[in-house]
Amino acid sequence: MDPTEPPVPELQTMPLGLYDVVQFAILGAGFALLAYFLYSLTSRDEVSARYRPSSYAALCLAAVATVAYALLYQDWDSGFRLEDGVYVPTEEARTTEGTRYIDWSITVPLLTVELLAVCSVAGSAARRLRSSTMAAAFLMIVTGYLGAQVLDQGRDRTALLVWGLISTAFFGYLYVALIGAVRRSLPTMGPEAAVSLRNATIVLLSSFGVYPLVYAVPVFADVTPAWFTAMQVGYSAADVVAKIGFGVLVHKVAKLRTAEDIAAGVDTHPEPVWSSNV
Ligand code: RET
Repeated sequence: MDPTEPPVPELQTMPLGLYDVVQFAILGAGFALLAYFLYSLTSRDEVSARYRPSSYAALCLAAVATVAYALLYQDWDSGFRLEDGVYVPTEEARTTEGTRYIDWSITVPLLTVELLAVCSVAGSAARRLRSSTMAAAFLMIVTGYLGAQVLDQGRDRTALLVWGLISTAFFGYLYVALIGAVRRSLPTMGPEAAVSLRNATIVLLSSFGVYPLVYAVPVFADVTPAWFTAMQVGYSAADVVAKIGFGVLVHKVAKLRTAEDIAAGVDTHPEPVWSSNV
């Protein structure tokens, strides 16, 4: 390999400022996720056992995402060395795609569990909806990943488009299924909880819009260091909004619904199996 060629075409020599912006975006999102992990851990007892699966999903996804960001930071830090005032990619430099997509393939299905657990869909309908949205979320990410590979020759635009469209079909199903579940649930809860659930859904689904936009950047632009930086900031900011902004609102729904259930005398404590008779 020509030593002046970057090991991965998209990882070019980065000016100091842009390198730092990417590093701060990754570090900032990582710390925010760590804080959110601790928040999920300490706040789960505020909701009744009925809504606890939502808190557990949040806890799991926060843990996965925090580790993913620690790895992204490590890769970014060791992927470049400072030479004459610019950051030059090293032999080990890697793009962030692999780690990000593996993170999403686990966390997006968990986000759907988190949302559905505070909706009012019950029994076998709930199980079906949960499995189909989890599967759609997983397939949306995996098919997207197949198109997002950065090859030696750069990105393959046809692959990006074809896999992007297949991924969008799963995206469409997921979108419609989640909106349907939320619509059916809103009239079953008090006005305050309903507003929070509506807001949580708006936050989640609008953040979903950022990912295909960032994904599509290489279709219409060469991924220069400035575009690369914008993509990393876009993904990191969207991750924070989709996981933390959404999660805090869902937690509020669960808390409000717990209070409603108690006021209505509903049995809010079908104890989790592991705490009975011990
Ligand atoms: C891809 C490929 C292109 C088409 C579509 C995509 C959608 C991705 C989404 C990702 C959401 C990720 C979240 C992460 C949270 O941490 C895969 C980019 C539609 C919606 C919410």
